Amino acid sequence: MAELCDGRGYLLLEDCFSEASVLEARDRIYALVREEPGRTSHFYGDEVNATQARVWNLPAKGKVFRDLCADPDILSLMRPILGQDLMLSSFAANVLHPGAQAQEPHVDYPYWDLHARHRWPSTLNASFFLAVETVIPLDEFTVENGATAIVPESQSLARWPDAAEFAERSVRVCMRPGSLLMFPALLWHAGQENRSSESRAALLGSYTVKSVKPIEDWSRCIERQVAEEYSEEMQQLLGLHYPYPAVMDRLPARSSEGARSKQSILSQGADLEREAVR
Ligand SMILES: O=C(O)CCC(=O)C(=O)O
Repeated sequence: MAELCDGRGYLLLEDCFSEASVLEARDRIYALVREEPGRTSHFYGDEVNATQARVWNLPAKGKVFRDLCADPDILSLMRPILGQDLMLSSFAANVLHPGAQAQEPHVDYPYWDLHARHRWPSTLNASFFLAVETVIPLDEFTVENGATAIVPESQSLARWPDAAEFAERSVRVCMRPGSLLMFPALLWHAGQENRSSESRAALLGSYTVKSVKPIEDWSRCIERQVAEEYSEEMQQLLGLHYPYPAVMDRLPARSSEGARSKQSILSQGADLEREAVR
């Protein structure tokens, strides 16, 4: 945790995931890229970008993805930073085809409009982090094919990247498929140009503290009945039992939140509201 928050701001663990799960995830992502053309991406300007592809909502698109994003080792590294009740904000794939251009240097959601500094509290700082990111390469990341560029220690700046500083201080993260790169969302970074003749795919995870609105609206991405069949861990990551925002008028008329409550609303979840309406 110290390395991620106060040190160089990233962790690179090689050979974190089994070859079988990485191969399965890779096959599935390349099939989904063919099935789902033209998905929204970010930090490329407004251009329609045929050389770059996103696949969103991965927890709904295969058990292999649910297993990867709910990996116990990832979660145990995240929890001291984001708290026990952390949630998944997004789990998506980024595929750079040959010719894909570099992204604009950025920080990630929820800070990804930090370029408009006035939209954020003037006292915003890096004393704690609202989100932590993961990158799992499904292909080897090389300088040629667009390995992510990051600026070590920039997570402590809590500001939008300066392009000249980024060019001067950034390093490339070259890594084998199945590695894990992790960094706070405030670390300056950007996917780079793919100058090779092969595509480069990666799974991008974003995890947040429980009360931040996630990027992907899981309640609309995944049918509740389907999500209820997922593991307990996955249900928590999707915020299935997180009750807020709630229609407070519909909750039972009693003191149900607070340390002295027999069972806090958080532990009973959003189900309370539904029960009260019945
Ligand atoms: O794919 C990459 O190398 C990084 C992508 C990224 O930073 C993003 O899309 O926010």
